Amino acid sequence: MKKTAIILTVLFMALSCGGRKAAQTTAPASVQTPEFCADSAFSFIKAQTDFGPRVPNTQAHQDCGIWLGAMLSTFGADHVHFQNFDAKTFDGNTLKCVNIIGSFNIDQPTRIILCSHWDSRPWADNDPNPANWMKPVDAANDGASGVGVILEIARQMQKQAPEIGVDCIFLDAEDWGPGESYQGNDSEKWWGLGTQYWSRHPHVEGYRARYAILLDMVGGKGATFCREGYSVKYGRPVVEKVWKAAGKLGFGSLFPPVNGGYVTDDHYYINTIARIPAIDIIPYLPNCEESSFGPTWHTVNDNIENIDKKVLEAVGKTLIEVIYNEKP
Ligand code: AHN
Ligand code: ZN
Repeated sequence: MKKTAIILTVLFMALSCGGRKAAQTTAPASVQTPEFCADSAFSFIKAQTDFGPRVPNTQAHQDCGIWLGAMLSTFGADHVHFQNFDAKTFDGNTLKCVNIIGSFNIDQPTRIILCSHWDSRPWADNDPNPANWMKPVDAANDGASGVGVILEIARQMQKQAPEIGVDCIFLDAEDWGPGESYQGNDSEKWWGLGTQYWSRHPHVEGYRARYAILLDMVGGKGATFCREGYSVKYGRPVVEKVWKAAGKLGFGSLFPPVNGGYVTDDHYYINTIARIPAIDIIPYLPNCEESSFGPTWHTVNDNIENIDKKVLEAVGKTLIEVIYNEKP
């Protein structure tokens, strides 16, 4: 995307969401929190899908990566780090990858991580129609949604900084994992390749954070976010904090206080390799026939049409509540 387009996107946000502050109807001890504009988050998702599927080793992937770094700079990151690396895949490819890290309040030693993968799956191999199995996924939900929510939080942080430091990390090569036909017994290690790299080679030597929150598929219609297994195992206090904040804001039906399944997602490697407590906000729909992640998961229908702004809003406002109540 060209610089003019970036500026237009930002201008549009400023106009469509005004400068309103959230109504202060909460307990008096609560801090003043900035707004979260779901229209803005949505436009950041659309900007990503407009590049086309962000499959590693494609032009769309390369262009979108540059755009994401530029957006973090535009929203006032103190530093933007492009962490380039090569990733080997289960099917013998070498991917030119980049994790993109925007650091806010860089001088603040107490830090948290907001992260999401930004790559698109190369194959819609869960599509009901086999003719689509070799097609790439637009990945509006499975990729772009978490990034869009984080970019909107970054935009708000520029207007009003939180007390703690925040690292926004866009992780590459999450979704090149093996499909159902894979014969090996090591399938887990082929997912989250960008996270595995970052966890072994953090962007700053000796890097620590209080915790990490991973967003994965946070814009799907009908989503409910149950407490994911590894999140509870490694980051129970963080899970409790986030679900409590959601309940307080009236989003208890999207964040029910019930356990979901265990998902080998990016947060798994942040917990087990980097040893930073990491939780995953990821849908769990036990009654969804196509997938417990939702009906569009790894299908060609994971596109902008199926993004629900109400879901983005619930996740974004919950995160704002958590971040602005975090003390150094
Ligand atoms: C597994 O299915 C093993 N992990 C899912 C992680 C994932 C894929 N998140 C988004 N796409
Ligand atoms: Zn996926």
